[in-house]
Amino acid sequence: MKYDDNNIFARILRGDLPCQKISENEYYLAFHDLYPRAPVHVLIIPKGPYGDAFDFHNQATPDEIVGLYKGVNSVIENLETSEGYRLISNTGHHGGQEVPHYHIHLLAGQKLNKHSIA
Ligand code: DGP
Repeated sequence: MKYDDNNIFARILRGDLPCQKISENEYYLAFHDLYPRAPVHVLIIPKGPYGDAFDFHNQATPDEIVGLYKGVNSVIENLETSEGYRLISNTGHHGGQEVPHYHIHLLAGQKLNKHSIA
C-alpha cells in the first residue's frame, strides 16, 4: 500500500491535529478514539509510515515492532482492562479500515458484544 502522508493519524503524529494522548515512546503513540464504542476505546499506532498491518509486519524494524507492542501492553496495564479487552485491527476495504495508517483498537470497560467491531 502506498502511504498517504496526509492521513489523519499522520497529521496527529506531526502535531498538526490534536489528540487525547495516553502514552507514547519513540515507536508508538496511544490516544483515545474520537468516536468511542466502549468505555475504554484506545488507538495504538506506530510512529513510522505504515499503512496497514501487513506493511508494518513486513517493513518495520524489530525495534519498531517491539516498541509498538510494548505500547499495547502499557495501555493494557494502565487503563481499566482487569476484566478483559479486545484488540482489533481493521485492514483494507473488506476489513473496514477508514484511516490508512496502521492502528490497533483496544476496547474494554464493559462486556463486549461477540460480533461488535470497532
Ligand atoms: P478504522 O475504521 O479501523 O480505520 O478506525 C479509525 C478510527 O479512528 C475510528 O474508530 C475513528 C477514529 N478517528 C477518526 N478520526 C479521528 C481523529 O481525528 N482523532 C481520533 N482520536 N480518532 C479518530
